[in-house]
Amino acid sequence: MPTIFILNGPNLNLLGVREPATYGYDTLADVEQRCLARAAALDLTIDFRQTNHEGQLVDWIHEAREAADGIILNAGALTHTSVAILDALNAADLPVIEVHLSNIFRRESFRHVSYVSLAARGVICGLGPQGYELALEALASVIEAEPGEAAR
Ligand code: CA2
Repeated sequence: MPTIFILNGPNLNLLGVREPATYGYDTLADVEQRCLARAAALDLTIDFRQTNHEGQLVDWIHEAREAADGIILNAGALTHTSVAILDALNAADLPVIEVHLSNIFRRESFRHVSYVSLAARGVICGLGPQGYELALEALASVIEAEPGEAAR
């Protein structure tokens, strides 16, 4: 079965604990459960992770190059700042779907810029945890449409 890395960046461990008006009441563990259920239905294996550290995200993206067939990435605030993550995504040469829980375009102007988008096949934002499930569906389609060396 194809493997999808679902990587989450800084502060997303606080999901469901703080700021429910912006990010909702689901915890990151709830989001993972939804992803596990959707992945099973799509015949995908997922590896769901969160870190508060930019270098850890870079290392995981490098790992994905060998171990995954696609990446779903919510890089949190690093989305708007990290050239290192963009470089890692370009080097990984895998299909990437960028996800944000909130609609970043309804928020502060600094959130309207995404370095991740420069390496992403698609972007889903503003749909809360459902965005992760939709990203899994999108990657399942990409992998099916581009077989061979695992959609690369
Ligand atoms: O909407 C998203 O998913 C974001 O990636 C979340 C980031 C934010 O910096 C991006 O602009 C958009 C922030 C994650 C912080 O998550 C929290 C969750 C609950 C309480 C506090 C922070």
